[in-house]
Amino acid sequence: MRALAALLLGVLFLTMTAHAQVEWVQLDDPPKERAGDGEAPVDMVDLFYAANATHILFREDLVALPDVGNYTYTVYLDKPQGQEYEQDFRLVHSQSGSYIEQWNGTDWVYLEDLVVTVDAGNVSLIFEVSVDTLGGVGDSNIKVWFENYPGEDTFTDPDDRAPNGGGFVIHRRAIPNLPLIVVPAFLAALGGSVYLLRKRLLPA
Ligand SMILES: [Ca+2]
Ligand SMILES: [Ca+2]
Ligand SMILES: [Ca+2]
Repeated sequence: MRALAALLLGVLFLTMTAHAQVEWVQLDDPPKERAGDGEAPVDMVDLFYAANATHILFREDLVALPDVGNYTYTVYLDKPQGQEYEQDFRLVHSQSGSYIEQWNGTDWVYLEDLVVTVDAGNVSLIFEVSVDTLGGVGDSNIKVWFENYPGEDTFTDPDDRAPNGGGFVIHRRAIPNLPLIVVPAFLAALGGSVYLLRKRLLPA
């Protein structure tokens, strides 16, 4: 009975770990990105990210609801930070779709479609990308910046950029690493169950 309880507790812990609540972390704290440096539907005023074991979310709060019919929204990622390329990935939301591309040194190469959602309450646009698509958590920080352009996939002369220069840095330890969290918990639960079973079957 106690073995079963230990196993159930272990499974419960794993379930809670896998479905941990996503919490927004402010990228510019305090906010320095100002209103008025772009047209309202692309004018960013606050930036956030959230990460769980499998996905990273990027959120931009705008002055007015996003208008994908007239603008292109992008998030650039320098991951690994520095090293070969200044930009490694680009998340795009435009009239042509929502997708992620990777820089190969010469061109942007399409990787896969993305889920991008509008949060009307916060007047924000949220990009979701899987950690696997970015090549795993790795051992490097991620530098991130946002650029919003007029038109469809123009990628030149951004209407607004956040931050206005450089990028925000997400420390690698801020991205949960699934194996490091779950494996010890699972082994601990399994070990506890085996110990209790042995105790019951092989009395000293
Ligand atoms: Ca702005
Ligand atoms: Ca890089
Ligand atoms: Ca700006």
